Amino acid sequence: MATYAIGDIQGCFHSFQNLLKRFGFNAEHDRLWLVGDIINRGAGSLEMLRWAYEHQHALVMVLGNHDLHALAVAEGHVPQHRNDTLQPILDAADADQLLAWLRQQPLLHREHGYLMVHAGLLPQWSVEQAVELAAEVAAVLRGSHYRDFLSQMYGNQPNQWHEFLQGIDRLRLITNAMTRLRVCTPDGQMEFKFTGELQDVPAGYQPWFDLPARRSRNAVIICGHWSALGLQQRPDLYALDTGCVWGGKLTAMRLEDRAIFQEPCSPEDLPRKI
Ligand SMILES: [Mn+2]
Repeated sequence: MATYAIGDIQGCFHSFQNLLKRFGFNAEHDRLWLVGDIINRGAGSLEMLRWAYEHQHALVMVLGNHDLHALAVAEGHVPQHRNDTLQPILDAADADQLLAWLRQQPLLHREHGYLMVHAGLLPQWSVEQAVELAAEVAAVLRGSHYRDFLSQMYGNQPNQWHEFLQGIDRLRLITNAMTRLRVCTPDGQMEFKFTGELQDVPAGYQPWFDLPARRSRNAVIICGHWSALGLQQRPDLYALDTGCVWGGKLTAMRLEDRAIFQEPCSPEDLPRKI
């Protein structure tokens, strides 16, 4: 039995299947941790979501911004973006079942000495506090008012954590940090436009994981979301988004020995031109 954490799949279902073969995945004995953004932009979003649903006993996942976007689109709160590949999910006979399952997934998972989150954590948050804050959002997504949350989820404000935040502002802030964060100021003001490489981080900002005052430094964090960052392997951070859907690779790390497995993007996964 082994546990494999896998970076952003984004509907790259063939690459995902090839990666599973590469490390000999056995759904009866092994476990998968998916860092979120399992769907959208790649050609196999429906196939990927269905596979995750059917193998839910063998995996844990945390929600990424694209997964949440699918939920908001399905509820009619926002239109699809030009490059979205969500329509086959929306049109599927089992769409309600698949999306209801997706909505039950957490924003953070902590087990075996690892903490998995899609994007990042703000410097003011200890691990314990981050676990509690993620649970606040998960409770709303699983509750009867999830549509209210999804309809007000979008927006970049507030962009900084305060203990006194309440209601939708608090939920949006937590969600934005955990599913969209790449860089912020030393006091945790988030910036969402920047998607580039490390050497191009805008003046006054730093990668969230490099802030010296970050209170979660004692954790070993597994994340994705920042494809231009590339694979990062350091004792406190394993960043696994290696841009498969952009023609890069899909990356897995075996948690027991931190061995890395990579699969080049399968051409079949690239979005079909309309
Ligand atoms: Mn993402």
